[in-house]
Amino acid sequence: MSEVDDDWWRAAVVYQVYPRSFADASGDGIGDLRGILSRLDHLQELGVDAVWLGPVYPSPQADNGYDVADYLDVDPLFGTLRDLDELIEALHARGVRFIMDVVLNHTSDQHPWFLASRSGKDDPKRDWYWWRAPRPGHAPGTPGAEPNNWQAAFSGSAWRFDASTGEYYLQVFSAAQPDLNWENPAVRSALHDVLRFWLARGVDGFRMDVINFVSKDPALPDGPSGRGSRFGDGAPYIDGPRIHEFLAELRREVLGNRRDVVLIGEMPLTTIEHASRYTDPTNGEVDMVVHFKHMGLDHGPGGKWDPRPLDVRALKATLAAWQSGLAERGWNSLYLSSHDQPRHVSRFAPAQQDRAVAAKAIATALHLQRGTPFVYQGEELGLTNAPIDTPDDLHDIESRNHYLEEVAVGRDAEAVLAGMRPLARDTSRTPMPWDERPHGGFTHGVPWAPVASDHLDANAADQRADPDSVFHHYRRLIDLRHTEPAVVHGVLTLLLDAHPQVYAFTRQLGTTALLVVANLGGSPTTADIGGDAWRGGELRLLSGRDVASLRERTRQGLRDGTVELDGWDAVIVQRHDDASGRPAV
Ligand code: TEU
Repeated sequence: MSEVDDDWWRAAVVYQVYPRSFADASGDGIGDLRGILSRLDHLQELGVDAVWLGPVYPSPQADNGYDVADYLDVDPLFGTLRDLDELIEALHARGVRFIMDVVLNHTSDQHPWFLASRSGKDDPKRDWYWWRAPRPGHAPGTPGAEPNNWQAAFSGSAWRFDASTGEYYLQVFSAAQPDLNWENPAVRSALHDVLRFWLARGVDGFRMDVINFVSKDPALPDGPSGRGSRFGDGAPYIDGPRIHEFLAELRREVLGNRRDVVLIGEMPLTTIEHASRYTDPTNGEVDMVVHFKHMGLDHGPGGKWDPRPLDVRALKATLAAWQSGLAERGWNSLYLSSHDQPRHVSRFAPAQQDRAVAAKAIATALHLQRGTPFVYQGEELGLTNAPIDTPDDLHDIESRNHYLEEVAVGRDAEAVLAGMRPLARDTSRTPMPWDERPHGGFTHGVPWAPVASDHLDANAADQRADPDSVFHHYRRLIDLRHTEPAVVHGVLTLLLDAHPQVYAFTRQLGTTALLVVANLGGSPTTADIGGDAWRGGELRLLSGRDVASLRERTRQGLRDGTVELDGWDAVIVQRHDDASGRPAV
């Protein structure tokens, strides 16, 4: 075993808990730490290796905690620091690691650092954030007076005018989230202290929010005009000039030579070239990158609010490029869902009756790739998008700002909502359905958002009791990763790249080979895997509407390399080659 093989996170599956919506013990309708503590059996049975907990810091909750007002405490909304200590301990007692979400690109506008910075131009913390004078020749605070043309992620300019000192501050997300100035060594050192504080409390890793945005060219040049100046490709704050230096410094300062703590870099809009540098172990930056290239494939010319159907060929091409780009050096994360994305079953399989089989096929295609899979709470139940019926169902800052901005310029409210339904973040943030009790057993009070009615039918208790459920399919996929090193380390070769709905590839590690064939469409199709190389292969895991028939079809089909697949069928076949590399079965 090399040092690389020893990294626990390479063979791990990470479960994402979105604190507000996981489980509410207090009855105030909002999820909390004691709620999570009451649901650890679910996680243990699923078999996940680590939990990534979304932000629980004291926060005005402008962006559900991604606006941190104190890095060293817990918001009373979620509990206490003691509750968090207890959660870390309880997870460890079950052999599950704990990953803390850290938001180091920006703070809340209520963080004491920002309050000091804002208080006057001479304040010692003035330079902890990005303050700039209005453009010469423009009246301060009027359109066009912003220091550059950057647009914020959550609508409007990325600059907010502060009348008390007559300057603008940079806020790449929202006005409630001013960007920290990492050029200032005191800022970096204060953030290193934050990470040390959590390490001392026993955390096993950090998920670092938008960490590839922290290096900005101090000249703050305009972005490309038009769409490029919006939050998107080409924005000058992405993978900025000193980003690799800052990340290497962070690891050195905080972890030294420790290899047991995982650093996960959430990096919107980063490229394969940068990601391979970020995750090359010899560079000592982060261990894995959460990229977004596959999450933009169904954005239309007008961006995420102008969605178009997802093309399976484009998905395969994008993920395959990341697989091969990070094959020699670097490491991928694997995900299709998160609190920032819609439920992927709705994204791939609009027909409601396909929910469970679609969830299984998609999970098979994702989990058998090389990288660390992430399971977003409820994904293991195959949950679909929560409905957005009225503007009252929009709770997210991104959604609300967009809706209000569009309606303010006279667009038809229903048309705006229709454009938002497929991809709004609200679709995946609703409370977990645990059982058949009111509100799915999420709370004994009134939940902050309703539990969708069809989520109740997919509740966790029923699925844990049903060996054919989506839950148990995820459990088997996770178990396969834990028991079969080829799933973790095998070389991935994409097959059938031009097929419009079959996702197929092989994994090879030494004399073990795996074949994965998943029909990511609701209609029957044929997968021509070429020749009889898989004849007699062992059928490891199958899912579909009729598994007995699929087993028979696959056995037959492997003789000549043509597998007949019903809609959403998926198969994993294993082969043991002899030392010369020839099939031995
Ligand atoms: O998200 C980063 C991010 O840029 C996107 O995922 C974002 O949600 C998307 O572009 C919106 O269309 C991280 C967090 O995961 C997200 O919840 C926060 O809102 C964001 O950073 C700011 O902290």
